[in-house]
Amino acid sequence: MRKQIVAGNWKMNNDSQQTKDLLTEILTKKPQNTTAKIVVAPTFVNLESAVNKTAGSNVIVAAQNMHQAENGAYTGEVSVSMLKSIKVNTVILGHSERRAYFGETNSLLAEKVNTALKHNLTIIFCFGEELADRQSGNHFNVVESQLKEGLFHISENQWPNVVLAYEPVWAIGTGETASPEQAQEMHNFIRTLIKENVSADVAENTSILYGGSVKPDNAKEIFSKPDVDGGLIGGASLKADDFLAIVNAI
Ligand code: G2H
Repeated sequence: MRKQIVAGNWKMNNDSQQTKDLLTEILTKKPQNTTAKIVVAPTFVNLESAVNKTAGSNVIVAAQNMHQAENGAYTGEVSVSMLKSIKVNTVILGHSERRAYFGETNSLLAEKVNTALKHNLTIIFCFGEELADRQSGNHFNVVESQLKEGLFHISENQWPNVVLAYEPVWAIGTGETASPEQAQEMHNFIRTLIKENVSADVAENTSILYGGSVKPDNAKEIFSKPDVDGGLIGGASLKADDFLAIVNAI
């Protein structure tokens, strides 16, 4: 049985106090009756306090990014060993905002993937097509390239540390959500790609999350699709009640 996961990507939101307050609320209200893994991704400066705050709970803290180099003269960057030293063992890689605003290419992401997996981090690998790709019917090709160029080079025994997050760019922060059928169609395509390029076993066991304007009122229907194993949540993860409602929708 593959894991069901709901991950909150807080992006560049929440200062130190807001991070603690939101976590306090999440931990106090607690999701009901869920077996889903719960992940939150605060910004770098608040990771350590989030790790301390969530110690002993079932909430996992993830970073939103990391540098591909082990260390060195890369002003302003954060390395994998820095994350590990504060007990952050999960990292989001390849979010569309990193790709669009910070020039992260498939080949750069392949390097980040290698560094993260070498150090045994779990990666949440994001990818997804833009609106023009969807409108021209090129969305399957785009997703296939993102996966083949950024991820499929890893060895089969590294896949247990990989979670996929399909996030169509046209649905991110726009209020526009892929329909449950569109999500299922793409998730099924991705699982088939993994089967053809890696193995049937890995395809069956890899969690594929959907991201893009998931809200309490659409989560249940999206999560009910057989190849959707949870969500990567942006805007709606910034309010504890909304986030927990989405967790409870699994
Ligand atoms: C996609 C998602 C979280 P939102 O970026 O990764 O954000 O739910 O606000 O569309």
